Amino acid sequence: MRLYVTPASPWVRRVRVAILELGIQDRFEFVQTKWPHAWGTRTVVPHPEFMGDTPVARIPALVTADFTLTDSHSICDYLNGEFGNFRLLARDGVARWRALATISVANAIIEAQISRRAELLRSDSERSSDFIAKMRDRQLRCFEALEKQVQGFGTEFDLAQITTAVACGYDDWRYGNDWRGVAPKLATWFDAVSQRPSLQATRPAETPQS
Ligand SMILES: N[C@@H](CCC(=O)N[C@@H](CS)C(=O)NCC(=O)O)C(=O)O
Repeated sequence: MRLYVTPASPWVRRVRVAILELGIQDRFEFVQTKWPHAWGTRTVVPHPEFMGDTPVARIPALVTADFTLTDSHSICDYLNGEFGNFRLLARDGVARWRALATISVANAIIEAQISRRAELLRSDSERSSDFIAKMRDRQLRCFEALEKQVQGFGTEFDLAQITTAVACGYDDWRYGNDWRGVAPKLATWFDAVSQRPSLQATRPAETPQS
């Protein structure tokens, strides 16, 4: 299977962490993509094969022998069901809905982080400080919500914890720690799980631009 990646993307990171936690990394060819900063406002053509594989032209994208999955949610769902025996996310029942409640808040943080990043890449005259403030407020509100959930996290490093850890890691990397002030228990939890080999191996780094 071919997985399009970059270490700067939190959406890619949640998939790569899931793969490492399941121990199935040997099944994948990881294709590093290159993105000029113009990606925030324009359609760029980072890789002809990539554009042929996905009409969405976003990463992650997973190409299997039978189909192509073009977002992290469906890829994680596929990995969990097909290779994980539902270890990362319960197949049904209250455990599934509780996990999805956490995942949806952590995903909202990642969406806000990436929207804010795209806005920051616009020129000074185009950039909206109101929009950036709105995204930052959402990030902090959602971190406050996760602060209330962290005590209920179980012993399994599941998709809810993976997605939460990825959101924390991206905020540290791009936006410099301000979530830690509103979510101190979450910060303690994140510092502990950060030692996991799957998170160490996928630390954020800049995407090659060309
Ligand atoms: N909801 C999608 C979001 C994917 C996404 O936005 N990926 C970003 C990288 S972090 C991307 O490829 N952006 C390029 C673009 O929007 O043109 C997912 O879960 O995979």
